[in-house]
Amino acid sequence: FDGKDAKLVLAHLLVAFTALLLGGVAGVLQGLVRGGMIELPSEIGYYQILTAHGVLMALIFTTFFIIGFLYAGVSKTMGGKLLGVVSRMGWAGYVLMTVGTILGTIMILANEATVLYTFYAPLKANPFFYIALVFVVVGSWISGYGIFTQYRYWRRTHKGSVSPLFGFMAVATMLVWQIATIGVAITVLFQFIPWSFGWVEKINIMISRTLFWYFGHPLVYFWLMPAYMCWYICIPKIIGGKIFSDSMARLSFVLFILFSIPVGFHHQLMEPGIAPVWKYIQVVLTFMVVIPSLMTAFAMFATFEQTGRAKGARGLFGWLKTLPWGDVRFFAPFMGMLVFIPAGAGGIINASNQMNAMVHNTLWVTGHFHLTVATTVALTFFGVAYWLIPHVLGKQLTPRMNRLGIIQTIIWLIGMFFMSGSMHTVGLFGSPRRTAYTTYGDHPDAVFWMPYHVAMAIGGTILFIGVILMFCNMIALMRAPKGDEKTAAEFPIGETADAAEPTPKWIERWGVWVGVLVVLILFAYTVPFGDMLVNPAPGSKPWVTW
Ligand code: HAS
Repeated sequence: FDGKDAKLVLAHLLVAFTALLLGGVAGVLQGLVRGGMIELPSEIGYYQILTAHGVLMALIFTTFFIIGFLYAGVSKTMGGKLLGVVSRMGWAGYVLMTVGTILGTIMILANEATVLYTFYAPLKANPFFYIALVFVVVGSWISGYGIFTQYRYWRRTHKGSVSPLFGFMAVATMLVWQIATIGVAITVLFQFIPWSFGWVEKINIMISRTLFWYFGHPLVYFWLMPAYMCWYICIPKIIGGKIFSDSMARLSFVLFILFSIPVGFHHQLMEPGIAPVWKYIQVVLTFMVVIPSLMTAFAMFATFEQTGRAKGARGLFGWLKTLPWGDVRFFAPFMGMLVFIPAGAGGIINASNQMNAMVHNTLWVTGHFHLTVATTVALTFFGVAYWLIPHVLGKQLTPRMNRLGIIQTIIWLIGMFFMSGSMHTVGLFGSPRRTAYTTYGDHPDAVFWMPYHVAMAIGGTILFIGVILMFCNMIALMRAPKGDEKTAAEFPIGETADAAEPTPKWIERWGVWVGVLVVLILFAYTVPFGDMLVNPAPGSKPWVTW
């Protein structure tokens, strides 16, 4: 692996895992407070550490890891080395994002930005928190353009060929990101910054939330798509098999481009100010975005079964025995897949209007995203780190490290079982999503919830042990013994099983996909957004009058 590119990848992973560690400290404290097991010193607030936890884990850990991973794969599969200009863009993006991260974290620690990771108005932060967000987003845009530039270069120098699957998927992922972040950029630049500086007196809450969720839902696919890249591309190689279908893998990513953005209203189903018909339309589109995940489940089962049968497995489930259970590179992402089955089912429950009325703003939702992003995605990223770090450094994944990785995965699963399991259960009994310890004056409902909150805190403590172990594992991976051609960790890139049937070239017509996406966005948002502009909430002035 190219030495210069290795530095760029590792720099991203270092920030990612440091954010994981700090976010983990905030997470365990917050769980213990909520369970009534500790009290924070009076200068530190529950919502303050909840903000630190959400921002560092959900926004910083993920974004830095993803960009590091994508740069590594793009360098590996599209030229063996990043172009000079791409590398410079990668570093520029990295520096901006890191400056933004430090500034934002300082603001949160100074209790100047206790606004939670969704920074919903009318919660107001110090303007520098929003400026920090601008740094992170603009940095990620530059990094994204770096990936597009390398891809364009590869296509120019390989006229007539279909691009490598990793490159294609990296471009699709960054495309979703670039288009989604336009929403958050508009609300931060035109609403939050002027309002927090006091240049304007009021903020239109419906518009800010709508723009946030225009970004917030595709954000979750920005997390998921790189995990799927590992599942589609790396897992087949690790288990000694082949990618089930290159075209199908690409098609599922195209569907993510089309359907992951115009669905934000499913986070706003319980909000007034949006006509039911538009909520209905966006829920239909939400069910469309479930399809690529179902395709992925199908492709994974097919890969496992084909590989198992090629190794002589028999019977309906004989292939299960042939999977490399002792290999953390497989074990951690596989556990992520397994958890994604109930996690995805939970998502479908959330998206259904009547059931959303039951679970919205309860701990059920917190349980849902701890299974999706904090287990499926996080375990897959951890699984990737076990080979990516030694690979870029030319080192080995030793049997000891592999064992520690398996232990880390099991700790994570146990912790999450208690934490997310209790969240889902008590959420159904109405326990609110974000509150510090309270028994609401010993109200019987709240007293009933309390044992579940204690179980959540215990699960959170086990997870915190998992975070510490993961951080130590990462340092150990960096210090692993050097490997040679045979022993150094490889970057697992699978071959496709359907090579005889070439992938159709039209799949790379990005202009068509972006065009269809723009039409879908305009269809899903124009009328309800116009409504919000002309019909403001009581007491606010309309943005537009005619
Ligand atoms: Fe979600 C809220 C709907 C997926 C994350 N979601 C959230 C929030 C987060 C989040 C962070 O409709 C909270 C936001 C906040 O702060 O308020 N979600 C969905 C739906 C899906 C979904 C329909 N969510 C995700 C993913 C996330 C994520 C992925 C992160 C990575 N979500 C919602 C809704 C809300 C929501 C509402 C708002 C709730 C409210 O009221 O506030 C779908 O994409 C899910 C589709 C997934 C599947 C599963 C496919 C299974 C696969 C595994 C195969 C396994 C194998 C192994 C092969 C259909 C691919 C098998 C081996 C064996 C041996 C068996």
